[in-house]
Amino acid sequence: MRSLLWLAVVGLAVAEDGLAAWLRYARVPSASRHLGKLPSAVVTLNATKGYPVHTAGQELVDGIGGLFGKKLTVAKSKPKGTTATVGTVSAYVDKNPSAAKGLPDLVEDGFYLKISKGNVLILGQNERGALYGAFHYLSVIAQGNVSDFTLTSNPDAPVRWVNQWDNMQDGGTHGSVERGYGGDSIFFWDGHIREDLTRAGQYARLLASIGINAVVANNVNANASILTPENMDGLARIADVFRPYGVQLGVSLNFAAPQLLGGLDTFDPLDKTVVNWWQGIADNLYKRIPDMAGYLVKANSEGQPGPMTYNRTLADGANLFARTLRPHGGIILFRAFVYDHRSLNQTLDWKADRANAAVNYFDGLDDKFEDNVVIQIKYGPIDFQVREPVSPLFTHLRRTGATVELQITQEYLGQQAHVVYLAPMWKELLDFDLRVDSKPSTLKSIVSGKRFGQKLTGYAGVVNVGTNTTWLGSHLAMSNLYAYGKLAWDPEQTSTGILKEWTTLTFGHDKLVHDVITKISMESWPAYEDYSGNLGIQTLTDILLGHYGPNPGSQDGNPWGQWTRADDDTIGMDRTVWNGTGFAGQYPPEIAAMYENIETTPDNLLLWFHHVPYTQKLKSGKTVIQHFYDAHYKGSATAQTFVTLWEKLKGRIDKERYEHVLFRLIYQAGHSLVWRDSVNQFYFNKSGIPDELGRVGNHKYRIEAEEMELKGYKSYRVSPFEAASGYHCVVTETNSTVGTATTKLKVPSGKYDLAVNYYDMALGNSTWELFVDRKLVGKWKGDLEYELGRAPSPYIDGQTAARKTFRGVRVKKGSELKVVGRPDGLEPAPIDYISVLPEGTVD
Ligand code: GCW
Repeated sequence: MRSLLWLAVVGLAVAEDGLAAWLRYARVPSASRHLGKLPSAVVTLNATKGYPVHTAGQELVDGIGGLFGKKLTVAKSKPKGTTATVGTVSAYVDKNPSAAKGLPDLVEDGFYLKISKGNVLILGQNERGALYGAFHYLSVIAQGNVSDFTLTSNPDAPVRWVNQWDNMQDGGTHGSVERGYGGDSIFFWDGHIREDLTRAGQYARLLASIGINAVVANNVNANASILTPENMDGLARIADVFRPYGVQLGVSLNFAAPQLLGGLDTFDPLDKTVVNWWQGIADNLYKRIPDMAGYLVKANSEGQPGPMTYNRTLADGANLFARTLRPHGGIILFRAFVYDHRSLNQTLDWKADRANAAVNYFDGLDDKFEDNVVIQIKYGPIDFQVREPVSPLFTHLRRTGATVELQITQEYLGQQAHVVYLAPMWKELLDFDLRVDSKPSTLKSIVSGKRFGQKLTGYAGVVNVGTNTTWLGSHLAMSNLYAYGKLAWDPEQTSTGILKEWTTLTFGHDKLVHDVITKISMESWPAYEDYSGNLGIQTLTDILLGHYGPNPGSQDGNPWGQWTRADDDTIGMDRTVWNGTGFAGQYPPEIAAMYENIETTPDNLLLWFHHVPYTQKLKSGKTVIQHFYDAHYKGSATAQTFVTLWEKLKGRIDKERYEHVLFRLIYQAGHSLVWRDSVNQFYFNKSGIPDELGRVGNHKYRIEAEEMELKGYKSYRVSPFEAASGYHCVVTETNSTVGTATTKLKVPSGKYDLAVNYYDMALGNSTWELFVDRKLVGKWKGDLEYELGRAPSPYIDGQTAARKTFRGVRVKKGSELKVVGRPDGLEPAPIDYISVLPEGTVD
C-alpha cells in the first residue's frame, strides 16, 4: 500500500493534470543542499492506520521524498539521527511528562511545530491537528524554507466546512453537481453512492491540507433518498475514506423526508411521529458513522419544504434536528437563505425586497435555538453577487452562532471559465466593520465567535468540485479553494500572501510565473466587476437560466427579487428607510445611517441602496451611466492583457497546464467583450444617453454578418437584443444547409487580427472556417460545452456568445473575406460579426 501511494504521488506530479493540486510534492530547487536540515526518520505517536496521525506519518515520508528526494523511514520509537515526531499533545506528554510545561495552549484542531536542526516536533491538540501540523511543515519546506522555527497555530473558528451541491443523480437540479463546473459528482451516480470513492479520499486529503474539517457531500436541495438504508451504508463508505484525513461527513436533509421517504402523512416538526422518525434516522446514521459531523438544512427556500409549511418557526425546524443529534454530539448548520421566490411583486410594491427576508424570518429567534444549531448565512443578503454588502443578519444573532457561507464555485462569477480570484472579495467582507453597539464588529470577529462569545461559529464554503482532474474545471480557480481554507483558519492572512504560497506549491518558484499569476489574479475580481455589474447593481448575469453571461434585463419583471428597477431614466433599488424597502435599517445605527444617506454610501454600493437617475453624479465626478460605459471598457481591456501576460510563461511551466489555462484566458478575453457590449448596449438603449467617448454603438472595425453576402445563411433577430452586435446574427437556413457569408474588405493592405464572434450552443458541434481570398485562415468547432464546464445553454444569447481570434493575418484592400458555417444537430452555425482589427486593437 505504501509503495502504491508513493507511486501515486510521484505519478501525479509527472502528469500535471491538476489532480495533485497544491500537494504535488515536486522537487524543490537545489534540493540536495538541504538534506542535512531535514529529518531522516518519522516517529508517529500512537498511530492507528486509517486515522490522521498515521496519515501524517505517510505524508511526511511522501512529501520529503518528493520534495527533496530523501527517503525517510518510519519508526515506532526514537531512532538514531534527525527525527520528525508527530502525534497528539497527550500522546507526547504521556511519553515525556516533563515536556508538558513547555507546550503552548492549543484549541481544538490546533497544532504546535518546533523545527530545530533537522529535528521536527509536530503536535496536534487532536489527531487532526497533528495532521494539519504535518501539512503545514511540508508546505513551509516545499516553499524552500528549511530554517528553524517554532509555531503555535490555532484555527480562528471551529466550523470549517465545505458544502458540495452534489445530486444523487445526473439530471437532478442542474445536472450531476448543481452549479458545478468541474464534471460529475465524485460521490454519487445513478441514485447511489459510487463504488469507487478514490476521488473522495483525494478530495479529503486536499481539504485536510488547508484545515477543512467537514464536507457535506449531498446537495442542500436534498433528495430524501439519501436516507435509505443502502445509501446510509454508502455514506458510511464516504466517511471511511474521509477519516484518515480527519474530515468528517455532513449530510443535507430534505425537510419533508418523513413523508417522502418515511411514508408518514406529515412532516410537521412538532409532531411526535415525525420527531421519532428523525430520531431513528440520526441513530441509524451514527450507528454507521459514529464521528459524523452533523446536518445541513435548507428549508422554506426556493421550493424546499420547511417548518413554515405547518406555521412552525424556523427555530422549531432547526431544533427538531438538533435534539436528535445531541446524544451523538452532532451539530446542525441551518441555512438563513430563506425567502419566497413566488410572491414578491416588483410592480405593485415599491417596498418589496428579497434582501429583507433573512432578518425578517430570523428576527426574534436568536434565543430560541438549541445550542448545537449554527445559522449558515450567505455573505450578502441576496445571492453570491459580484458585490454585496455584508448580510445584516450577522448582527442580529448574538446568542446563536453563525457561519458565513462563501462560494468557491463561481456560480455568478464566471463559472471557472473566467479567472476571478476571490480572496480579495472575501477579505473585504470579512474585514467589514458592522459596528454593533458602536463597537468594532468585523464580520471575521463575529464568525470567529469572539465578538459575541458563541462557541459554534465559522465558515462554510460551497465548493462543488467534480470528476475533472482539475477538480474545479480550471487550474487557476484552485487558488480560491486554497484561499478559502486558509482564511477560514486565519482571516488575517493576506490575499497576496496566500496566492504566493499557492503559486509556489502549484507551479513552482519561477519569479516570472509568480509575477504573472499575481497580476492576473489580483486584477481579476475588479476586472470582472467592471465588465459585469457595477456600483452594486449585482452581477447582471442571466438569473433565469444558467447564471452565466450577460443578461441585464433578466433581473427585473419576475418574482426572484434580484431587481435593478431600471427604467428609461433611473436605476437602482431604493433600500432606504425613509423612502424605500427599509433594508438599510436592518444594520446597526452607524451602518444604517451610512447606507441611508446617498452622500455617505460608497459608490460601489450606490445602486444597491439607492434609486437614482442615470445622470446621478458619483463621488468620482462621473455620472452613473458614464461609469457603466467606462468600467465595461476598462474591465474588458484588462481581461485582454491576461492572455499576453500568460503567454510570457510559455516554456516556463508544463505544457499541459499552460495550454489549459491559455485556452480559458483567450475565451475569457472574448467573452469579456460580449459582456462589455451587451451591458453597454442595453443601458444605452434604455437611457438614450450616449457614451461621452463615442464608443458604445460605434464599432468601426466590425462587419455585421447579417450585412454580408449570404448563401445558405439568413439573418436572425437575437433575443435578448443586446446579445448581438446590431441585434442580429446569421443562422443557416436549415439544419443541413452549409452557410457562407462573404464580403470584400475595404481596409488598406496589411496585417490584421481577425475576430469572429459566434454562438456556441449546446445543441450540436457546428464547424466554421474562415477564408481570406479562398485561403483557409482557420477552422474551429462549436464544442465549448465540452471544453468549458460553464452551464450549457441551447440559446443564442450572452451565455453562448464567443469569439475566435486569428492574429496577424495578411489581407489586401479588396480581399474576399468568407466564413463557411456547417451546422450540426440543432446548432445552426450562428455568426454575429467579424472584426478586422489593426494588430493590437481590441473591438
Ligand atoms: O444561488 C442559488 C443557486 C441555487 C442554489 C441556491 C442555494 C442549491 O442558484 O442553485 O441551490 O442558491 O444556495 O440554496
